[in-house]
Amino acid sequence: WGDDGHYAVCKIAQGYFEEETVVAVKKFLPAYADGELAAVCSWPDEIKRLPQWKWTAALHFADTPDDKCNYDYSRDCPNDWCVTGAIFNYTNQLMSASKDSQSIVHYNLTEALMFLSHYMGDIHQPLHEGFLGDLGGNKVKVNWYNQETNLHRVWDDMIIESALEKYYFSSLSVMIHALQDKLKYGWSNDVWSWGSCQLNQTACPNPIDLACKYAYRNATAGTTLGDGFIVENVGGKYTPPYTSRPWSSWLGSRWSLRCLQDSSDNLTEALM
Ligand code: DCM
Ligand code: DCM
Ligand code: DCM
Ligand code: ZN
Ligand code: ZN
Repeated sequence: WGDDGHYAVCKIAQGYFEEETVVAVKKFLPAYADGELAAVCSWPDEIKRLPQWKWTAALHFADTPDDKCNYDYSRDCPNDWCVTGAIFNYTNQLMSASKDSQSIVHYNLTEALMFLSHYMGDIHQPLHEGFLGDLGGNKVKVNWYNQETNLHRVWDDMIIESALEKYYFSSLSVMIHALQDKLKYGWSNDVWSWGSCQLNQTACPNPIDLACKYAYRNATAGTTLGDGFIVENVGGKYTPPYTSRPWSSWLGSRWSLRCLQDSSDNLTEALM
């Protein structure tokens, strides 16, 4: 993901932290984050091209051989050097901190936290388990509406950017709130399973086949993608079930009356 995707993933994840986790995360966050995990979640992208951090570049993805749609740890994560390997590594470092005070000396747990929260975002970008041959879609030239780009950037940035404009008043916080509502009302039965591993596993990053099923579908080189691609992959705008006051109770207010009289008004904007 680009900056917005990583910011949203971490902002939403933070809301699911248990009390103990909040305390531990605050302890390891750098001061400039001001207690917000989301503020540091793009850091691994900012540093990955610097000479001293080049070794981290391949930890952002786990591509599969061309036309293999299934992920296989021993094949796709040689020497544990890929996004799933990195998630195991940094989870272990952070878990050991709770058991053994020496690990605070051995590891840089601030870096571990910033890497783990970034890679947990990247592993959920379908093309971070794309094909090796096209570099996870980077070599697939497509048009996004009338703009030339590549399929990887469509998934990292463009879908989110266009969805923000189309559905969420260009506000990341509005989109984040819609996703939080979707988790609460639309996906409530699945959320628990997404947050748990099998007994005695500390982490269970197991990519599923979203690249072939969604990310590459209808997107060969030269295609123009846009509205249809957003609806197919994101499902369009999410509107939570009706929970607010009935309109009739707003009618007593002078402001809402004035808005309702002018039928050209966007009442959602007026309300906000
Ligand atoms: N990127 C960035 N900030 C930088 C350097 C790079 O946002 N200082 C961009 C380049 C990648 C994008 O981040 O295309 C997403 O990278 P990834 O998907 O590995 O997180
Ligand atoms: N990427 C990928 N698979 C590859 C190479 C790169 O998923 N084999 C990702 C990492 C970045 C984006 O593509 O998110 C752009 O790569 P880079 O920042 O290295 O240019
Ligand atoms: N935000 C951020 N980094 C980004 C995008 C947004 O830190 N790349 C933050 C700034 C606000 C919040 O997201 O705290 C919501 O901003 P807005 O209401 O302008 O979308
Ligand atoms: Zn990417
Ligand atoms: Zn990344």
